[in-house]
Amino acid sequence: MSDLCSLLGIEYPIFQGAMAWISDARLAASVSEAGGLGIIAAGNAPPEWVMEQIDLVKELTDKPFAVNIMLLSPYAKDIAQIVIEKGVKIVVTGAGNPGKYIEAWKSNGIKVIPVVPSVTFAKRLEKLGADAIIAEGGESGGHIGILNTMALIPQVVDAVSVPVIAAGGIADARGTMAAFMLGADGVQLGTRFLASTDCNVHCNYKEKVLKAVDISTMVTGYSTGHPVRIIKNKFAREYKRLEDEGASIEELENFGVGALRAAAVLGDMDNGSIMAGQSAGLVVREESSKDIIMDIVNNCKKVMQQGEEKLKWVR
Ligand code: TUI
Repeated sequence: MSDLCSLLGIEYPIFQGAMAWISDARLAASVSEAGGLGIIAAGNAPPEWVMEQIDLVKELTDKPFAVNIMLLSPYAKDIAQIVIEKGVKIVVTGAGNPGKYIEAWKSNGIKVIPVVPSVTFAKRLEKLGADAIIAEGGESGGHIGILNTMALIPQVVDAVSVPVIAAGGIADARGTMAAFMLGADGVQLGTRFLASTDCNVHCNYKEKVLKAVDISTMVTGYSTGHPVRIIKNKFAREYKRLEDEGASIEELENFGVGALRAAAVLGDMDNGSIMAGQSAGLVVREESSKDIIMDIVNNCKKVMQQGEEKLKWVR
């Protein structure tokens, strides 16, 4: 067992990335049952929904799972308390600074794993008591930072002593092994799990991801300070046009309200925000979470051998 696996009590160092409106108890439980770490995305959901999902995931699996708290959510503070009351053992955070909650979580025995987009942030959170760090590159879907995975991971690995989980652009054993070569202790995949048969996202959304090619995504929202990677569609083009015309942050936020739900729940592929990572082009079939995890686990050694064969020039 790797350090990360023994820290969390999981079999494989593979996390299912939190996806707001998408990763619910069913997806999280399927990943945890398969030996990875399933993560419920609280997103912008109200506390009642999060409580329900925590109860449900416990019914579906005895294995460890996590709750991701999206810190831009109006309910972040309530959910920070709910995870304590519900005895959640692992908390992941995204889209902000979880510093003010860490002491309370730690004193309740919760393992805290923030998602960070930079070295500065990783160091600050390690000092505040983070048990591990997820370093997320800009290849990821949804809300992203500036750096890409290839440059971000080794710099974060050099800067902190806690385990580092790499996220962004990883969809298979090749990406996983590349992340390990960069010094990571684990990987987090969102987009590939979106196409899992265990994922409740609307079938139109899944179909979009399965049909996506390398250049199917784009980033909107740089001007708001919250860049978001989404699949190109009418919504993405209109958002970009508004941005180029100098729309205010408020106008852009109003335009985006409800768009992720429209895509994920209603399947509206024109007016919805279809968040997905650059690895969408690598996701070509719908399969169970177990098959996704075992595909990665079973192919890591083969990828390692292929890498070694390319090292003939090393004396
Ligand atoms: O959080 C994510 N990805 C997300 S959250 C999300 S839901 C959403 N919907 C609409 C608008 C915005 C979000 C969809 N995708 N990834 C983790 C992540 N965290 N990426 C970047 C960051 C981050 C950015 C800045 C973390 C900390 C941070 O620091 C801010 C500060 O306080 O200094």
